[in-house]
Amino acid sequence: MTEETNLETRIAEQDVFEPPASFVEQANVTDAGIYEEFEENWPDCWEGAADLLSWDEDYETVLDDSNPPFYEWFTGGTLNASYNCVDRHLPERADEVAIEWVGEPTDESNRSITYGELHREVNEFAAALRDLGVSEDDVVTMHMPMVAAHPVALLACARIGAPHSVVFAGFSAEALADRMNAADSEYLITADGYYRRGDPLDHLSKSREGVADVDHDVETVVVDRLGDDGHGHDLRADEHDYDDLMAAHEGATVEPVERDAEDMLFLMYTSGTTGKPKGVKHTTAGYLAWTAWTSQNVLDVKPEDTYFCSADIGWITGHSYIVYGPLALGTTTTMYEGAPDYPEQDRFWEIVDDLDVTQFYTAPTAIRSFMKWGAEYPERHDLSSLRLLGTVGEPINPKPWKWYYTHIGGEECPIVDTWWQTETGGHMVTTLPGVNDMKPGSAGPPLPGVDAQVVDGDGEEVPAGGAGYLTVQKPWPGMLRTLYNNDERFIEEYWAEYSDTESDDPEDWVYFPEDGAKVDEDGYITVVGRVDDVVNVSGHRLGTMEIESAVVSADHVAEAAVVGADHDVKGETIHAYVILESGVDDEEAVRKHIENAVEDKIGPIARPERIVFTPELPKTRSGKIMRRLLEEISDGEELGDTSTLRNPEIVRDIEAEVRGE
Ligand code: 6R9
Repeated sequence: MTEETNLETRIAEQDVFEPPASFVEQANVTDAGIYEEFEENWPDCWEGAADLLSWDEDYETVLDDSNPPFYEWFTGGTLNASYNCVDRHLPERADEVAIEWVGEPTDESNRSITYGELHREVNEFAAALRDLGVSEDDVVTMHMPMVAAHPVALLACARIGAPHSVVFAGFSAEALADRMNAADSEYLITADGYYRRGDPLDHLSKSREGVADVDHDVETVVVDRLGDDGHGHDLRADEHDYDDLMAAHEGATVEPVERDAEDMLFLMYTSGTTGKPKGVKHTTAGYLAWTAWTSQNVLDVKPEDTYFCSADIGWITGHSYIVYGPLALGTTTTMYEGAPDYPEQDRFWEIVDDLDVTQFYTAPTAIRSFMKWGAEYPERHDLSSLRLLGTVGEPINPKPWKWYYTHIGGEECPIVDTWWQTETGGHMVTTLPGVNDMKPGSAGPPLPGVDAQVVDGDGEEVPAGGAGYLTVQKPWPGMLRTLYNNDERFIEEYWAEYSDTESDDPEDWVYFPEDGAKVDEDGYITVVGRVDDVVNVSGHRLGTMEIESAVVSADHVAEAAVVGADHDVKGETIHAYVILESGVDDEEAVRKHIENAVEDKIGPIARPERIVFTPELPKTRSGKIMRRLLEEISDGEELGDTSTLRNPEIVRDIEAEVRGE
């Protein structure tokens, strides 16, 4: 056996990983006593998070829980988020890099924006927004690709107390119009276009189409990203060139507006299972304290780090962990404009190597792609600057976890598998990287001070080893405060399931994130997926994620999605959609591997009745597999909406394959 196979076998058989000693030595938190300490001092334990911020007026009360579930945190305090993310770092760090911006074209130079420069740009743009008519509390919408002006725009809004509402640039004109109408937003910031896999894509046409469907007047700011590669747009009277505005306000300064702790910092629309998108409302102090505290304690961020999160700012992960958390701590945050496989599949590793990135935070879907592309790509680069790895967005199976740990982390970096949601503002369930052992596939214990529990259908906590639904039994500072203009839906969506909604006792209120979960004897929580992903085969409740994990563990499987298909006798039966590793073509052999793996890990009950090989899976633009569509294909149903997919064309191909056309 070669040394390489020895290593792979050893890692494959290992279920528990201790935090690497070299990491623990320097970690921001290493004392396991933090769990007990926070429990005993709850909710005052969150004063430490508030202390990470600079306040204009000190807060009077840590938690006001007099009107559940409308909790308020750090009440009486005032502060400004832009001041906290920029100004206060100037004395020490004016010449240090705040944002490393990496464009997709490799012949273009990157921009290293220092805190001093960021301060200047945020002030100038804040002044420009005011001149356009933006007042405190006006909602400013952004439909922006990953240009450097994006974080500048967020912070400029925060500076003048105008909540932002970011709509992911990949979303359609209709999605943009819906969200602008819902928030009554009269201002839009967008760009002419952006580069994707080498092509200069037009973006402004789509934003304009959206604006045409908004039921009130809109002033638009357009960032010129493409220059000579642009699409020949001439700006109209209601459209303002970003660079012109900046030039017209050169050297302008704007006093940061003193905001109440509970004033809205931003809105973020997120999709529910049905109906209209939900406008999740986050506030200034609680959200900023939460993202700063978790960046420090979970991502181990220190001011001298170069941290890189590969998310898009258009999602909550980008808001919390590219912009607000890292900048509140005064570190260097990296943003990359383009595709991970452009010009080649080593782009992220090239960035890590060039910038000496210390933390890398990405999603399981990306990790599965890295795995499919092969270890040769990271092997081209020196990744020894990395100290910590993170994952978020979906459950991660042990196999990609171990690949990430071995081939990216070189067994020297802890991995934090962070469970959280748009609604939670920041991390909720994850190991503390310098404290807890890691168990691949399991996110870990709830954070100190977070009372997450796995309960059964009646809301009773399940015993160790049990499965049920994830709940959060106590409020936390980063939580959403409501759904914009819709308190009723807020209660209905998140609280009604497990709360006594008539009660004014906070003990009777339980937050329900709609995820299924298991808990083990050490209190580690494994999130198995949205409860709408549960399949019931002959009365056996199975999580599609569990079965997927088994399928993916089979040799030569790169990625898989499992759905429950309607079945006359069993109620539901399992269909697996599978991507093979490149270069593998013996489908029959892999089919056997998969059947054996599922039987071994879960039992014959979970064995897929049908295995469909496909080159791609339908994915949303944020990288989540759209299992609903696969289920519709399996059930021979009319296909629902595919407009939010990154690769809508694959759906018809899979459908043709399944229906034998
Ligand atoms: C941050 C983000 C939230 C949903 C959430 C859950 C899934 C996120 C996860 C995870 C298992 C993890 N999810 N992180 N599942 N393990 N580490 O992704 O927010 O886009 O609102 O999605 O994502 O199902 O409920 P959002």
